[in-house]
Amino acid sequence: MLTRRELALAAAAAGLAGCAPAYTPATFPAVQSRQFPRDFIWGVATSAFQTEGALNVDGRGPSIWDVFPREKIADRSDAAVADDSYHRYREDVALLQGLAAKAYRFSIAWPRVVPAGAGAINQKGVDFYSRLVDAQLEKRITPYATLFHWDLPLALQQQHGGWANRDTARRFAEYANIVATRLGDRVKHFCILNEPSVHVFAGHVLGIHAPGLTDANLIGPVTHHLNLAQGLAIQALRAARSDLTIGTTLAITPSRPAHDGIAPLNEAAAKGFDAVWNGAFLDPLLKGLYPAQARGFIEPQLRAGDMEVIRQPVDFIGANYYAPAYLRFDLMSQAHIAPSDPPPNTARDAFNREIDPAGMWQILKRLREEYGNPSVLITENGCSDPFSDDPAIQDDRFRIDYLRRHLEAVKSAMEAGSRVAGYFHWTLIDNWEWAEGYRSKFGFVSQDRASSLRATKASYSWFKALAMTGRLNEAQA
Ligand code: IFM
Repeated sequence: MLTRRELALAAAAAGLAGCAPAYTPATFPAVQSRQFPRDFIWGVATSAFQTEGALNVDGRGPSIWDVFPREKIADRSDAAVADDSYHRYREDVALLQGLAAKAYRFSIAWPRVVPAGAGAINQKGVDFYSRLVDAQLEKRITPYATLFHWDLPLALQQQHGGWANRDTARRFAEYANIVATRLGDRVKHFCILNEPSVHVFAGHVLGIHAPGLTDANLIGPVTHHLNLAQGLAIQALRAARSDLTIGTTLAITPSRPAHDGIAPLNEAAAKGFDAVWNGAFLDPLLKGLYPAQARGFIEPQLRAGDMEVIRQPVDFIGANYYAPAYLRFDLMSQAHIAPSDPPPNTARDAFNREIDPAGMWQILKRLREEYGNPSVLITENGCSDPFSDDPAIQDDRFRIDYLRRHLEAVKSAMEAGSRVAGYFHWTLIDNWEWAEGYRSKFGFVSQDRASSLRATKASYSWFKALAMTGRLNEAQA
């Protein structure tokens, strides 16, 4: 996910404008019961590049993130060690067990399994994920594997143009087939993509994520090829096995008009942003078409039959929610869309994201009312610690408060009819947060970077009690 400013800059680069969504309510109905269903899935989410380290170990090929300049990372760090999870995965799984997690959403690094993105398979890479999966199953933790969490094999970018090339979609489906045939006997739950809109804008328009490109003309092809890749990968998984539960993970971001300025124009700006950020991924998958405002630049990529491939039945929608985006009309910018501020006095986390549980409720309402009420997993939600090494941060009451309030929003939406099957906290251990490096700390567990020793925070115990009972406690006085 991006900061509010980055989101709005991305929208501006997209060259969009449109007209008029309703203003989002800032509140949601109080929960009637604090008890979640017995079969609710309590889990934790991570990704390969942010945790594994071991970038040059056991035949892994480089990814686009391996060569992303350190100068663009806030603390000039890299992910060469990260959480050292490639070597310490058993400790990670023990932490999950200690947390009473029922499920673990991790990602598989495409370049660890197929180092060049296509062609030879790296058996040692497959073996690593096999061990990781077995370790989870031994502890009765259900693996949820994400196939693409932004770490594209570098060869595909350098030699073939990455996601701007339609062929990358076909290669992704081949990789999906490899994963299904090697791990599908034990991994039954798959998320195909992670937050493709972030990858499109941060990686191809703003240049603040790998592959570091700054070309708004890439929005159309990259968006469409990611959607196509997803459809082909779902087909490949289903062709390989009939017993899989398959979904995808989107950064569903409420797009809100700014409070100052000309209201109808701000609403148009918010709607334009929504079309490229949310609608360009939700609509083709769940409705079989691109949103009207996104068609002009995406549909030139469309070939006969593409939409049938993209509109695959899915077993769940993975929703990542962190914060809403605020947009305003800006006559001076090319797109007439500019970043704006949230309402005055809105609280923020250390990542500078607004803390707004009503946004969680809003996206669930939208999925319920506009997209046929699919089964939903909250595949990410969480907040960052203050940028400090103060040991007092272990007593992370603000995270407990954040989680409680967001889970109230989830429960409230469920009481209104949303089909939410589970919640995955981002994340287990403080890790390498992309352009923020190691400064942002989203974990239930801290790690001493010199020794890689892990220490649980107060939120770890709080979540454990929740996962064991399913009961969301009241705020402490
Ligand atoms: O760390 C990221 C993750 O990779 C994708 N979703 C948002 C998280 C926190 O910013």
